[in-house]
Amino acid sequence: MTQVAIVNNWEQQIQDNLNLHFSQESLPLLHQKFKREGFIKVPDIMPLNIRQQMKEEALRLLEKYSERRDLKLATTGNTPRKMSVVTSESIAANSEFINTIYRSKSLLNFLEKLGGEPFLPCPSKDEEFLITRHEKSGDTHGWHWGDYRFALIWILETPPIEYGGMLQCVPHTSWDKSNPRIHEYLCENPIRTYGFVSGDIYLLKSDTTLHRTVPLNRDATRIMINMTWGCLDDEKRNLNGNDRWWAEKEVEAGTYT
Ligand SMILES: O=C(O)CCC(=O)C(=O)O
Ligand SMILES: [Fe+2]
Repeated sequence: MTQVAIVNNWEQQIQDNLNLHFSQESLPLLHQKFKREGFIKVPDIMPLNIRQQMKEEALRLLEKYSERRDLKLATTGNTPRKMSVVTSESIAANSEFINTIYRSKSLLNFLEKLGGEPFLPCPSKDEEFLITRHEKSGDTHGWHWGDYRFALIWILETPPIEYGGMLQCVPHTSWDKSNPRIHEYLCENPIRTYGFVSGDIYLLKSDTTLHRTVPLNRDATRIMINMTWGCLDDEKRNLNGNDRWWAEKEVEAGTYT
């Protein structure tokens, strides 16, 4: 098959799979739930073979391009980042497959129904994608918000929830980088915890949902890929501050161990 034929084939598979798993009537309810929780689990959004191929692709990129991060980040109240990452630029430059799925019209059209507004390409090239691997006891993606509104997270591999690695969320909160007040938000609001199995996928309203992964309580492997999109409000945002820890080995707002 030519590259064009392969891409058309993926697109067709994605659309057929969405038609099979989601009725038009179910979409307003899913949108409501997403609005309420800032989170919705939707593993059926992708056919199994594309989820399997995504895992193989992430393993290939981790093998070639992963970098370890161990730091605390001032702009999120010194919460930890302890994991290996593949940066957005490495992913964009080295995976035709991931670029194609990210731009799938069928996927975007469906996500816009869940999100209730247009999904725009991520305004920063360094935040379009992220692959992380939690691997050691204590590994965690500590409490934070995203710079941009929507993150589709594919849980490609996860250990049993007894080991940690679940996602915790506090929806309807927002990020002031100079005074993040995370512990106050945690004291004032209910925290929801979501466990996963390998192959899960969720959509997160990342800019207004405070979230973290529960630290691993032993060495184990948890791998995810994050695809991020912006929204129409992005033009009003001010994203100053050198805290782009995923893109650079050392940033001004980070404390390193
Ligand atoms: O690993 C996860 O489930 C969360 C990832 C995340 O919060 C992020 O990539 O910003
Ligand atoms: Fe996040």
